[in-house]
Amino acid sequence: MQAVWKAGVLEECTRLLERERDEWKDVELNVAVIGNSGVGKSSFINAIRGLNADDEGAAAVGVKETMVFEILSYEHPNNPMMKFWDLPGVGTVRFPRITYLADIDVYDFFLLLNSTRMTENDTWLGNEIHKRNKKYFFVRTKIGVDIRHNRRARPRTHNEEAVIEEIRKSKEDQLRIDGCDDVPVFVVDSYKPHKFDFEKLNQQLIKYFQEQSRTALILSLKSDSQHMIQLKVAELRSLIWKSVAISAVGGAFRRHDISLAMDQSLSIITCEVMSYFKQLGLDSESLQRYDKLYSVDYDKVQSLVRGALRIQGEGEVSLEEMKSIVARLMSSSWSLSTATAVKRQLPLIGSLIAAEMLFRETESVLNLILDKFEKTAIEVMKFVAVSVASANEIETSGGSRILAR
Ligand SMILES: Nc1nc2c(ncn2[C@@H]2O[C@H](COP(=O)(O)OP(=O)(O)OP(=O)(O)O)[C@@H](O)[C@H]2O)c(=O)[nH]1
Ligand SMILES: [Mg+2]
Repeated sequence: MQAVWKAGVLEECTRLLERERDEWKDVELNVAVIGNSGVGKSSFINAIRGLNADDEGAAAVGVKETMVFEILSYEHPNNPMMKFWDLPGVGTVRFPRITYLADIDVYDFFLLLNSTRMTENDTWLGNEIHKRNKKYFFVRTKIGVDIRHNRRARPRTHNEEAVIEEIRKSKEDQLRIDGCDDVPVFVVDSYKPHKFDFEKLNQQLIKYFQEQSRTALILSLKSDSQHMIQLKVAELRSLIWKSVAISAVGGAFRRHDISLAMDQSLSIITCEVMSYFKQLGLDSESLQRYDKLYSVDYDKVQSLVRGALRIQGEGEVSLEEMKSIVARLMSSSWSLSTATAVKRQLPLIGSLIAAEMLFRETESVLNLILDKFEKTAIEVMKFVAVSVASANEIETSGGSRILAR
C-alpha cells in the first residue's frame, strides 16, 4: 500500500491542496452596512477604518440624506478581504424597501444599524436577512448622544452604565420578540471608537470572518486526500444542525401533521444528502474527473460507489435513488407509529415530543449518511491510487509513458 500512496497522484493532489489551503486569504467577506437613513452607516465605516469624514477616501457623511449614486465598498484596515458596503438609507424616496435588498445575495454578512427606537424598517430588514439564511449583528449607534441627553434630563440621577444597559436590553427584547434572539447587539458611538462596544464588535467581525473563511475554504477543497475528506466531513457534520433540523422539521410540526412533516423532511434531507455527495466527490461529475485526469475507468469507480452504498443498477446515482436510501435509513431509525401514538395520547405535548424525536432522528440519519459517504469517498480515493499505481507498473515494464501528470 505504501507504494500505492507514493504513486505520484496523491503527492500531486497534496501539492494542489496545499496551494488551495494557502489561498484562504482570497476568501472575501462582503459586509453590507444597512439601516434607516442618517443612522450613521457611513460614519461607522469611517470609524472602523480610523478615518474622519473629511479624510481622503472616507465615506460621505451628512445630516441630509446622503446622495449616493453608486454603492461603494471600503476595506477593513487589517484585512483587505473584508469589505464594508456603504448602503444608502432604507425606505427613503430614492431607495424604497422594494428595491433596497435587490442585491442581497451579493453580501455575505450584514450590520444592521439603528440610532433610535426600533423601527418597522429595522424589523423588516432583520426578517429579510433571516429569511435568506444570512447572519447579522445589530448595532445601536450614537450612544454618546443618548448619554448626553440623559445627563441633561436627569442631572442628579444620571448613570452612564444604566443608560447603556437599558438601551441594550430594549434592543435584545425587541429582537427576541421578532424571533431573532440569537443576533448579538453592540452599542457604539462612531465618534468614540475607543469606548463602549466598538472594539468588541470589531473583534467579533474578525472572528466571524476567520470562521467563514475556514468553512468556505474547506468546502471548496477537492476531496482528493483522506485527510481532506475527513476535514470536509467534520465541517459538514458541524453544519447538520443548522441546515436541516431547525427550519424544516420544526416548521412542519407546528402544523401538527406528522406525515406532512415526514414527507417534507425526506425531501429536504435528500437535497442536503445530494449536496454532501457532491461535496465529497461522489457525484458523476467528480468521478468523471478521475477518468479525465488519471484515466481511471469511470464505470468502475461508479459501480464502486453504487456497491458501497448498496444501490443496484449502473451509471449516475439519481435523486430518486438517493431518496430511497434516505427513506430506508429514516424508517429504520424513526418509528412513525410511536410518534403518532405519543401524539394521540397527548395532543399538545405529544406533538412537541414527536417534533423533538424527528429532530434528533433527522440529525442521526444525516450523521449515518455522512459516515457512509466518508468511507465510500476514501474507498474511491484508494481505488484511484491503486489504478494509477498499476498503470504506472505496466508503463514501467512496457517502457512507455502512459501517465505522466
Ligand atoms: N454623535 C454621533 N453622531 C453620529 C454618529 N454617527 C453618525 N453621526 C451623525 O449622524 C449624521 C448622519 O451620519 P451618516 O454617517 O451620514 O449616516 P448614514 O446612515 O450614512 O446616512 P445615509 O447614507 O444618508 O443614509 C451625521 O451628521 C453624523 O455626523 C455617532 O456615532 N455619534
Ligand atoms: Mg451614508
